[in-house]
Amino acid sequence: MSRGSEFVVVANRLPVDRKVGADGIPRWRRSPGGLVSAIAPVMRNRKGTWIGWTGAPDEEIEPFEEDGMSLHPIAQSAEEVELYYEGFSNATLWPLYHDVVATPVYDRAMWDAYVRVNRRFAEAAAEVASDGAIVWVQDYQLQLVPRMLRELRPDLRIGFFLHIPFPPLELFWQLPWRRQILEGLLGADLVGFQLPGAAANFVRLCRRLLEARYVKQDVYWDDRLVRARAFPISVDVGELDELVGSPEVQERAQEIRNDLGDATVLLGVDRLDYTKGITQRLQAFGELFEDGHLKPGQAVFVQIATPSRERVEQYQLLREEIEQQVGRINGEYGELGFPVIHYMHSSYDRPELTALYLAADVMVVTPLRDGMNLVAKEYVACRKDLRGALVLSEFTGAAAELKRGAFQVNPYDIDGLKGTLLSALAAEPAEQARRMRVMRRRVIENDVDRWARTFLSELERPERSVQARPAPVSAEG
Ligand code: ADQ
Repeated sequence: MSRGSEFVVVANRLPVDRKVGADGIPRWRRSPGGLVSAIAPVMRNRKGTWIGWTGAPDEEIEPFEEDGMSLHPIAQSAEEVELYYEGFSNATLWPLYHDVVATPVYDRAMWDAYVRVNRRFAEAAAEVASDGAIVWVQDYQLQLVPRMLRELRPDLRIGFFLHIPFPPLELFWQLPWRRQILEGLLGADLVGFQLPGAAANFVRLCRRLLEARYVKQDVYWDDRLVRARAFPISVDVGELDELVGSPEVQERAQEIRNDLGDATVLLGVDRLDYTKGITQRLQAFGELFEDGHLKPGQAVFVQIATPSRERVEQYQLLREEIEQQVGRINGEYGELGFPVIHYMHSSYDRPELTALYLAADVMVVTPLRDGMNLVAKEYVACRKDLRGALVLSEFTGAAAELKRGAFQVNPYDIDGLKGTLLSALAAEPAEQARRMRVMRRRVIENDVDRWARTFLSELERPERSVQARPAPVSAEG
């Protein structure tokens, strides 16, 4: 492979999934989602290469072209998937970065695998990037890549974006490898977060743990300037707009409504993850029947949960817990022909998901902690009709932008959640429209394309010379 790419994306997963066609032959298809659609045009314009894993263990695949993008697969053994991906990424970093809502596992073999796999990604990026290329590293699975890559290729301009929250010092301090992770991130020129608070957490840690000098959100490290900034991610408004306009999707939305009778429809759409607050929202909903605020047939909850990280124990336990909870609530409050919860443990394609958003009167998004939450923004982007209400947890990144239009909740407060569900259910069309209008303005203005452009232009912005910089503040405090 030649050093040919001016633009390189490094992410745990490649932007394609393997699907078996009607002829039985497996083919690559572009993965759904905003990140891929925002970055794909940049990839095409700049001769880009995307480095990532195919999702299957023990698979050596040569680089290939797909959908106008050069793809460079990184192999992972089954043991590495277990230790690096399911282990350090999803059993250590994921809970630690989400307010320790589950207990993080600190295991040295997992850490060793994390270092090993990060090095493999960094080496691949060093190999394919042209002189002075832009490299954009994505997310918590690859936090060591910026530094490893800088050591191999100091000529590169390296950006990093964290899709999940970045924890406060008091929690991050638990991590036995806290110094290595911070130094890993400081290999980048620009470290992007969803929210300004996360960028502030990062700078504070650099000061306290590494005694790095800083000015506002600029950290001075290793004779370089590292900028920490917030770039709230968003959705592909154009794609959703097109789906909403399609007669098939409109028809399907109507069909879903007809199937659910006259009931008011509440909807939850999440990866099945303990950070998403699914059990809290179902409990609150169930209690509304217990208290007599709702009657079967009057309101129904549709909960879609995408299977996720199914080999990680905490995810298996959560699945059992939710299934029991749904069974109990339906058993107690449902009536013949009127279950109160419809629970689907499966993934849906974009048209079906859009039809569900259009059919829902109240969208219920109650994470205990979430970097952004695109489901909330997708719902808003789809409701051109200005109907529907969004119940949104204060602990999502999206709340920072949507708080004026959403019905905000603290998902730990079950009584508060019940009250908010009732307010959202009672909102008149005029109030729905007023709230939806404010939220739509924000989502349309700041879509995922703008997110990618803003990040990249900040990354490419030339640094001021060292002399022109204000004197950095020293580390105490
Ligand atoms: P996630 O934790 O996966 O993302 P989210 O932002 O809600 O959470 O994105 C989920 C995506 O998957 C959405 O686009 C949604 O439509 C889709 N999805 C969910 N359930 C589905 C189903 N059953 N079928 C099909 N599609 C489904 C992480 C962070 C977030 C951050 C994003 C992007 O945890 O905080 O917003 O990355 O940065």
